[in-house]
Amino acid sequence: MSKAAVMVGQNQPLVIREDIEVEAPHANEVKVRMGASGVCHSDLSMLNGTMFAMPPIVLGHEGAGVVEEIGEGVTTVKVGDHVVISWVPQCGTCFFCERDQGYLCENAMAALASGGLLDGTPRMTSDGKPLMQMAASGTFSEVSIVPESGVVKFDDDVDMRVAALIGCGVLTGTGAAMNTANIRKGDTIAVIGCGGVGLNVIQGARIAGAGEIIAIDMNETKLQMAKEFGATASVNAAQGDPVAQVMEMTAGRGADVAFEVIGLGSTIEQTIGMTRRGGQSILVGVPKMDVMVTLPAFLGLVLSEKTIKGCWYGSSNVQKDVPKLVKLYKSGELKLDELISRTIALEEVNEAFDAMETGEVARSVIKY
Ligand code: PAD
Ligand code: ZN
Repeated sequence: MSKAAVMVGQNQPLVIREDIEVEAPHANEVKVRMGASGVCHSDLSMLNGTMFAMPPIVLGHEGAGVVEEIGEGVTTVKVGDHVVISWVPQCGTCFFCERDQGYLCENAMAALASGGLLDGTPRMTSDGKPLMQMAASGTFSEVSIVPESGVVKFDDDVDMRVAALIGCGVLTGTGAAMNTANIRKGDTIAVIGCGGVGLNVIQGARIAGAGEIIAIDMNETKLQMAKEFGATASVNAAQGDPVAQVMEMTAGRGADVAFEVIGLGSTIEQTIGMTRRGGQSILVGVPKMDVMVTLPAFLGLVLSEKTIKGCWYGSSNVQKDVPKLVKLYKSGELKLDELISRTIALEEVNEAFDAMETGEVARSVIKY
């Protein structure tokens, strides 16, 4: 039996259960003993109903651990390997994977919607009943079963907490800048929302060769952190219209590329509003299902020729991007230790949600 933090109902604190039975991995699945798990805003979004959840469910999708057992047919990892969990298991054979868009993998989407693994069923039970797993992962658990395509091996000398963060916030944020957007040398970038994901957009933009990087948040601590991650200017959105402020900083033109990393209709509109004519608006934050955005079709789109692009998992090819990010971390170009504001026990996960809502932390990371 093992321990996990379980969502039992919308907006209810996660419950620590110690009676979790974890099945042996089925074919093409692996059992991972979790080393660490970050607490991402998307976990909170499942809990508060922004994203659809089917409790009882083990939340957590930003994790890393050690392979403890492999199912039949597993060839890419072996027992003892250190692995990052990919919450988009990229099957490699579906329509999207064949077109090098594995982050949109059809089978991963079906798993996400079902709350199970690739066959739609979960591998954990508690109190004799099945427990669903967020995004075919469920990293708020000492042990989890995930698809083989949902793990990526990393070097043993990298801290589990750092590797866990790569699994979501880092892949998504740096990927938004390095994969989804097309940043040219010297481009002016604006980033609205400088949390765990937004800070990675900032450092991804810096590595991609951006010139000015304008960080926008309502929290001064976050704006301070943003500077450490590469922002060259900041705008406190609580002190006046951020669009007007960015316009003023860019000769009335707007940013070449603007990113939304919160998930609110109002900040999505601000992001598009502060994008220059011919520029790119990249939408990363996950809004509530019923959020609608309206745009002036002629002035806002046709005449201004803006590109508005969604971003899922940083448009990442996890098998290529995880090793790339580890290399950038080892060379000192990517700051990952600095993202860990707090190291906590699984039992403190609800406090981590509180800290996220008050904006105190870049990331709280559970260490098992
Ligand atoms: P976070 O809570 O750590 O950061 C959000 C930041 O936004 C905080 O610093 C807030 O202070 C700031 N903020 C809130 N409201 C405003 C506002 N009105 N104006 C300016 N700043 C504001 O979250 P996170 O970084 O973990 O996640 C950010 C979003 O990204 C969230 O919606 C999450 O669900 C989403 C996400 N998307 C993907 C993807 O694949 N698209 C992956 C991972 C996370
Ligand atoms: Zn996440």
